[in-house]
Amino acid sequence: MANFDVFNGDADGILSLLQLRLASPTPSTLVTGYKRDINLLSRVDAGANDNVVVLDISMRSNKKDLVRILQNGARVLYIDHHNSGEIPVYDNLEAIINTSPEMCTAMLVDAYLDGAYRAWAVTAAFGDNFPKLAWRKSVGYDLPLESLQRLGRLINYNSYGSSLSDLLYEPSELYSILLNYEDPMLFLKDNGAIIDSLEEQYNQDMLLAEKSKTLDLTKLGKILILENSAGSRRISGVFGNVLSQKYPSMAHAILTHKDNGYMVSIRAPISLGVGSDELAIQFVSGGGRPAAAGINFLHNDDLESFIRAFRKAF
Ligand SMILES: [Mn+2]
Repeated sequence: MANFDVFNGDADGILSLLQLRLASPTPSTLVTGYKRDINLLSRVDAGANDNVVVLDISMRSNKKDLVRILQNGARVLYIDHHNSGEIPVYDNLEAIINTSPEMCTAMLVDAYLDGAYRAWAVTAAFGDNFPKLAWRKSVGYDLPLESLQRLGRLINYNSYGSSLSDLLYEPSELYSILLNYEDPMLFLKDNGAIIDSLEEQYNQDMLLAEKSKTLDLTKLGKILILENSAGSRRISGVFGNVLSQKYPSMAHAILTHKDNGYMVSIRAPISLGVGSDELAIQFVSGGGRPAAAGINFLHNDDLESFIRAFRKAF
């Protein structure tokens, strides 16, 4: 019998698995990557008697491999909040999918575990850009919210890039360190250097973000462009989160230059909460959830049609 833990490399993915494995420690093969590396089930060869846990990656993007694994007889627990498309029906699949705009995977895991590791779930909600959800779930828990918000933001930031080499810490490595801590504050106490190094790089990358150029601006939306650099690739998504919190009635798209095209981060206006995934999936490598989505590669030739689609979506 083999166990596979398949999870997004961002704060929501890491802290979802962390809660599950603190509750039931199980040796497993970790399958994860940088944030946009989401076709993770293609790397899983599981069959009868195997268990697969899948967290915070789109079922829509992994459908073919999910069906293959289910048909091979593995038991799959799938918890996620991204646009899933139709959910296949198999006796060996337990799917907890909730795409409501104010929900993250770690909070679904929190409910699954009856709130056993609430501080970690709250940290993840902050990291996934759901501060209101984080505050709401903190009521009555006496949590150090400022520290958890910073921790969530930086674990999340660590996952962004176009390859693992853009990242300061490999998500699986970060997860393995975190797994020693039921209490985020104890993690912070022992690993201040990790978080400080992330914060230093975050601050440097944010300076790049502030030099972004505006490509398109309406009353309801703004499209920005970042130069082609590792720092831009790391900061684009988090920069989108910062802008969406700062201008809650505006939609944002952050384009980062790549060869012959762009990587795109989309954030719906917080006041609206929806539209990002519907816009992203109009493009081949797009995917996401209502509040936040992305396109891994937008070809130069598709830039005009993206701008039109963005204006129409918001
Ligand atoms: Mn998430």
